[in-house]
Amino acid sequence: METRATCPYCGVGCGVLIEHDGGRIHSVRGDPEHPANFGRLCTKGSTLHLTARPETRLLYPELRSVRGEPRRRVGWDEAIGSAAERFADVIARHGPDAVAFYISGQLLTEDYYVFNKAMKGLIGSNNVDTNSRLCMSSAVAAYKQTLGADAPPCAYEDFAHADCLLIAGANPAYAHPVAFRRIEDAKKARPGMKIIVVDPRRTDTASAADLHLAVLPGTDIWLYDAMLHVLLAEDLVDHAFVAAHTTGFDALREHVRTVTPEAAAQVCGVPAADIVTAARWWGGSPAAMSLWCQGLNQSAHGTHNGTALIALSLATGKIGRPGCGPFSLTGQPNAMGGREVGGLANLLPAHRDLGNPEHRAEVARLWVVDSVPEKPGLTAVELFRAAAEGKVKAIWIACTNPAQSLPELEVVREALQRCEFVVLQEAYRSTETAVFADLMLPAATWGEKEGTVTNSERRITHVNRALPPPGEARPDWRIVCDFARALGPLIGRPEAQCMFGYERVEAIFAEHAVSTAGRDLDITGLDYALLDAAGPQQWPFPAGADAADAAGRARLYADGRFATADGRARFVVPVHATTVERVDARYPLHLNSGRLRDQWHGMSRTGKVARLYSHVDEARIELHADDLAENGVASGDLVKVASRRGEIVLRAVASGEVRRGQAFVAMHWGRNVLNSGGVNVLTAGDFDPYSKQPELKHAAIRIDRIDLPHQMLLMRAEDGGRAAAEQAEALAPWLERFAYASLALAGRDNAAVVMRIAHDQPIPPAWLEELDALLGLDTDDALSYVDSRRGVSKRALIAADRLVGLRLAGETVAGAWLRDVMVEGRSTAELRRWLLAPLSAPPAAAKGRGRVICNCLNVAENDIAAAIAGGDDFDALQAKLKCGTSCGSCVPEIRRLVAAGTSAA
Ligand SMILES: Nc1nc2c(c(=O)[nH]1)N[C@H]1C(S)=C(S)[C@@H](COP(=O)(O)OP(=O)(O)OC[C@H]3O[C@@H](n4cnc5c(=O)[nH]c(N)nc54)[C@H](O)[C@@H]3O)O[C@H]1N2
Ligand SMILES: Nc1nc2c(c(=O)[nH]1)N[C@H]1C(S)=C(S)[C@@H](COP(=O)(O)OP(=O)(O)OC[C@H]3O[C@@H](n4cnc5c(=O)[nH]c(N)nc54)[C@H](O)[C@@H]3O)O[C@H]1N2
Ligand code: SF4
Ligand SMILES: [Mo]
Repeated sequence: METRATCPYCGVGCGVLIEHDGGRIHSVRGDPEHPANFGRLCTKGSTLHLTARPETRLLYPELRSVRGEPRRRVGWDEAIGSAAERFADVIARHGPDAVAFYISGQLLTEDYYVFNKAMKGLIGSNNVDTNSRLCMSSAVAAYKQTLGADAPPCAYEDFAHADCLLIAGANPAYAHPVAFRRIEDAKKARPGMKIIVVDPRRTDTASAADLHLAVLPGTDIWLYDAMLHVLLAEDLVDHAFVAAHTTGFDALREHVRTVTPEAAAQVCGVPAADIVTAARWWGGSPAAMSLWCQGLNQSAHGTHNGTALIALSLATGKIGRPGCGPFSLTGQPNAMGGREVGGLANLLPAHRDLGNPEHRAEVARLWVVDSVPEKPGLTAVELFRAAAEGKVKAIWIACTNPAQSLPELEVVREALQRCEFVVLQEAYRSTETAVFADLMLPAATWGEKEGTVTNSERRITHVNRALPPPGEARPDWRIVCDFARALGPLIGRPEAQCMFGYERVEAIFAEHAVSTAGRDLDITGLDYALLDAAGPQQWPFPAGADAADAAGRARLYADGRFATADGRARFVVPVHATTVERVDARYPLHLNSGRLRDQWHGMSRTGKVARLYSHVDEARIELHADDLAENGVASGDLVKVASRRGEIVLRAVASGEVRRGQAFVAMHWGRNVLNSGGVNVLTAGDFDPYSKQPELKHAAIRIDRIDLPHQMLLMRAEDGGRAAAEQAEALAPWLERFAYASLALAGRDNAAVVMRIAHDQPIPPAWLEELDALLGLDTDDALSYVDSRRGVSKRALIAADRLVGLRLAGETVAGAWLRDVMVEGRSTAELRRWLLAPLSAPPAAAKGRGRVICNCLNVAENDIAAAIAGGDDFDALQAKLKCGTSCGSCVPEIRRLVAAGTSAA
């Protein structure tokens, strides 16, 4: 059987077909009919079926009444009943603003709608905020300040019409891969199209560009202002459009008068000539379009980063036409849906504003309540700070992992410890936030729930359920409604029975649709039946709209009328700020953070799929080789990384992508895979004044070499009894015992868990025994070699001529070879000889394959290097090895390897 759904990862919103038998999901494929992807999926989407395993899921509600005690399994009635009592108690003692919901852009629109209604319509506070605050809120603020509404005006099909594409602070080759495939297609079809990438790093996206502006972090506003300066100087501004459809241009023109390319070049650290080229390409192209994401949004002036970029579209009249417009790429699959239902502390349903009394009255009428509260709620960073100060006393977290993803993690920890009552509504049982939860509620997840999502291009898809959820897990909307109905009578609001009496999820969608009547996102013409029959639709879609006439909705503002009171778009004069936190002598390096190609956020799902580690298999800090050398660090060494807020230990690697003075750490690695909280131990909570989005991309750090001479490597293959992900879960509590430790999975069909350890003192024998027992290495069958003089011990378990378990202490240089032996099921003859000899390095004949570059077809670095050395160009290499011929996510990297190999030759 096949069920239509969407991929639950990024905002591209690819359609997927889930192949299942009603009891188990067997595979997924891209939905050939879905207009976001036309059948394509990236590495993450195409491995979704591998995440649909029950082993590490949260299956039953769990509750504890006393802090510090373990939670016990309870039934749903007790779980919901006690949640309602605890919330009612806090509300009675401290008022409604002492409770809060912290939710997620990964919820479905219907889930989001009821969370928002429960807080603003029932509890009477606006304390509902989401991880979208860390993600899209600067883009929202920038759109509203300039175009008047939070509406990305473009569509993916615009890539095919653009003559110039300006990609700013985004790495779609990793973060929006299927959209990037469409950009590659566009470039192939029209090679004259110019791609400009603005990113401090030379990412895969940047290496595919015609022009890469490697700006210094936080200096974007100067760049876009200088581009506008050039557009004015070279008469590339569309004065007729500006006069007819905008206001505020004179002030901005005055502001950019002194921002010459030379002046900006000084600040941005890029050649003035490149700024001029970028402006000429933009201004001289019939159709030009910008794309942006977190490199601009996650900044203390993220809103003005956005408005400065949007000004380029407005000043040249390149908006509302094919191939034009400012297009903010949505990060999460349904951040758009969350914005539509107003699920943030300062918004109301259907793009209404909390600050507007008429909007509040409309929403109160819609919900049949006396009023909705007027005071804005606390936004993400503010919310956790307030909880750390004891002002928020009960918090309900759903579908997000704040103990890993928020900045200033120390404050977050304090907050979650100080709160009287923490609820976590999760699909998986051991996220970093789970340790703080007093009540855990098992949520249904991908493949198990029904509702709608809206992708980056305003396209709504009906997501279907393939299977019932495992254990006692329930869909999010239902959990919220049950809670609201239980809470109502306890806070004097018996009408909650009716307000949250939805019997089917579509009833929520229908209420949401009604709320949009007459608004910019009017979807009164949509229901599930129409979405099923006519396929996913872009908004607006008012009652009476024709599904066949999709072209009319592909882009907004075609008539030059904007969503402001006077119908004119506004130019905003930006502040010329750089990052809040500056580097200095003590913290001389600028820390940047972001995404890897094959991992998703806190790794609760992608981290369970062994092959998704093959691209990057350990947490690391990437630095320029000269910065490593200056600090006396060799690539591969462990370093202590410190900021003004905390320190962590990471492996340092030299990277050709990072400029001098900068460093990059992926956001994914947290306490489940590392002996520290990862990058957000280091980041600061400073945020943008308009969007309140924190500056996750910028912090000042230092690195110091750290000597941890006692090394250990543990590996265990998945066996019938325990999946590799479960083995990792069992080992995770051990991480914090060591000065450095990390966990990863490896392999494909034969998955294994890999734990790397480095310690400042000899590892106590009792720990070794415990770990051996945990991994089943404590049997008489295990081969063992001990050289106590050199402090080396090796222990291996071989079953049916396959290496299935290994502990290597004292010397770990053979690790990569041994991992390949284990996960590729290679013969163990050589291994036995090595194991029982004093050798520590792998035998000369044993060569590792290196990193797997192409995940779909399992092609590794060394295979590719050999082909390049043999003289193959990209096409010959692809023909021979087939790498990059399936999902295509690795194509940019292979091209880069070929280019590097050719220039080296
Ligand atoms: N594989 C994968 N894909 C994802 C996700 C994931 O976890 N994994 N998450 C999804 C989500 S929620 C989001 S929000 C998106 C994020 O998508 P992106 O924003 O594209 O990804 P990031 O890696 O966070 O950051 C993009 C780039 O911003 C650059 N940058 C840093 N500082 C600056 C600066 O000052 N100026 C400029 N111009 N650039 C700067 C970084 O070097 C980085 O390459 O990805 C989505 N897609
Ligand atoms: N340093 C740094 N930090 C960052 C960023 C960065 O670039 N740098 N990026 C920020 C951005 S843009 C974002 S969006 C955030 C993301 O950060 P988080 O929101 O913390 O990321 P996830 O790990 O995706 O959390 C989603 C959780 O929901 C669970 N889940 C999955 N499906 C369901 C479901 O159907 N129901 C429920 N209830 N739970 C479910 C998953 O298991 C997972 O634990 O991180 C932010 N943090
Ligand atoms: S691009 Fe990849 S992660 Fe994003 S929706 Fe499509 S398949 Fe999922
Ligand atoms: Mo995000």
